[in-house]
Amino acid sequence: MKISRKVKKILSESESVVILISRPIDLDCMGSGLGLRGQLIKEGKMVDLVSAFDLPVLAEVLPQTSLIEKKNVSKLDFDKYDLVITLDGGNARQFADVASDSDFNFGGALNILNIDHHLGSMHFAKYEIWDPKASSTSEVLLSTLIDIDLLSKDEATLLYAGLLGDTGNFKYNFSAKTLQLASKLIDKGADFKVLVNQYFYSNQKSDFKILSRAMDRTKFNDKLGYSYLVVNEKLWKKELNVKHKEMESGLYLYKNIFLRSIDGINIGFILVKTGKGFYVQFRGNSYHNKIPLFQIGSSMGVIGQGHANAGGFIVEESDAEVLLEKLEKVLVKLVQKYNQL
Ligand SMILES: [Mn+2]
Repeated sequence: MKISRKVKKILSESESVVILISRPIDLDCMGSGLGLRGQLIKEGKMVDLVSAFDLPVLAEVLPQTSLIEKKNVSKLDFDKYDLVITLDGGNARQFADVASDSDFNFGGALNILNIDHHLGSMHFAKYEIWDPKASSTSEVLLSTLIDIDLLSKDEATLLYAGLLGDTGNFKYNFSAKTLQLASKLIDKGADFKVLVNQYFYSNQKSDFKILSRAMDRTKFNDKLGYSYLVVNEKLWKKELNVKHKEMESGLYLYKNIFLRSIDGINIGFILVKTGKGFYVQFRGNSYHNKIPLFQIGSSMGVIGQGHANAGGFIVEESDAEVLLEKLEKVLVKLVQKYNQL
């Protein structure tokens, strides 16, 4: 992938850089963030790597994640930096703990470079390296700014984690290019064995409790080919005696393994109750589903986030039944438009 002369220029002129990673903080955010940090430091730049959000359980097995500083990004002193680099998100508000894009303008910083692969990008930044065909932001970086030959073993592991995370260990959303890059990372010592074991064969007992309830309560709409699960996190935590991180972990498994693997059901939703409304997360079966699911959010008046087959958005509707009705209306239209079923 080629990057523009404009982007090359701003990168070479910038001495101090802050890298922001987007929510939800996943393997791709952490891997690409730490990989890019390493590259820019090798080029002699001063780099801060900042997250507005807590790191997930997923962070525990990755090297170097203690280098990601958690900060209140809305109050960050952006004047200190020549360049702000945002990774793995297409909307400004994914980088700060704010409700809408208009609540956050990077402290008025002008030089913002967004590096991303999400289809639903809002193209909010002055500079951009955007490749919606790439599996992950890690892949975008490996094809552009990062010199693979210079990677340490830990950095290779981190970037491999980015590829693994966004492709479900090379099950979907990857290309020949992704595999070529993965191969080079293994040559550089990427420890894929520890990653595969940690992410696919290290479930907790709490995961079983959460999965069991989630599956039991999953509802199906066979006509439109979707499933949904309403989660009241507060209640579940209390009744199942689990913590927030355990909820995250159990629902992560449900989403990524089961939600896209039910015959005849092409789309799955989880509606997680938040303060004012719901965090709606979706997964599509990448073989059967033809609807670019990030459009669901935009059709409901919120900015759609994510990909064709994975993503989420926050809606300020506090009644699950009302929200489900709205969701169904949108789906009826999309199912027709994309001639699905
Ligand atoms: Mn990604």
